[in-house]
Amino acid sequence: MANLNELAEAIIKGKAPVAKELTEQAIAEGVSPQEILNDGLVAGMSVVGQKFKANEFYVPEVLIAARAMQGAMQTLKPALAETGAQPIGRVVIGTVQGDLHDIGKNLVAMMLEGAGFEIYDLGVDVTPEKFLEEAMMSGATIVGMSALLTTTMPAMEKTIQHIREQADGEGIKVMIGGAPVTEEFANKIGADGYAPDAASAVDVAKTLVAA
Ligand code: B1M
Repeated sequence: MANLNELAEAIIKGKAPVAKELTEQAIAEGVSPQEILNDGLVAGMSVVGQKFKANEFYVPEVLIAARAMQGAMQTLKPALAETGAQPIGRVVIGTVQGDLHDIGKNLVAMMLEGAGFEIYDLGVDVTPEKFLEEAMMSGATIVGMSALLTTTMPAMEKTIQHIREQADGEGIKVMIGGAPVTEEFANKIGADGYAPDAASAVDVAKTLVAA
């Protein structure tokens, strides 16, 4: 009998093959894909997020857990699609123009995916035009930007201006983060949300889709 607590535990411990196997087993036993997602994968990743916030987990543990979650997610996706289940939100995410740092951005993307968001990851060095184009094409309501260099922080403001000028009224919310970014800076450039770390990014994104 599939045990979703064991699945959540496998995610927390980053045991990718076990997580995949337990997901396959649960599907075969007819457990609803939504239940597998919520009580297995999302439950596991939310513990990972809490441990990360509490400094009990560091970046490597989170990355390993997120990879286990992503592997299980690949197995679950076809079954989930058949149920017509909607993601809790769509997020276009990337590192801003001129900036090649992606470790933090990847962590944020993985945590958001683990929380039930659909992610469109544009990678690094993303232009304002590309952020907007992808948001419009995917129907995303959140654009997430990461910057690690003080010299690339202005690209965040440029992107927000571009989105507001070209897609005012489309309901696109912008959230930002990255080591040099502060809440004060986010407010100054008109971002809708700021998160200091990947776990808080999930809370902020949930608030933005509910607003
Ligand atoms: Co670079 N680098 N780097 N670097 N690098 C820093 C950022 C730097 C602080 C190092 C230093 O001088 N002490 C410095 C920036 C100084 C500044 O601007 N004030 C710096 C520099 C100068 C440079 C180069 C210019 C070096 C050179 O070539 N002369 C160059 C720039 C290249 C470019 O981008 N155009 C460069 C290159 C690189 C590498 C390629 C070698 C590599 C990047 C590899 C990669 O990302 N694939 C690298 C690395 C690894 C770093 C350090 C060591 C680590 C960054 C990191 O991954 N942190 C960094 C120094 C440091 O921080 N100790 C440094 C871990 C990561 C999990 O944290 O990204 O902050 P972070 O993400 C966090 C939060 O910020 C938040 O959540 C994450 C998880 O909790 N968060 C968000 C991030 N994005 C978010 C988005 C959100 C919400 C939250 O909403 C959407």
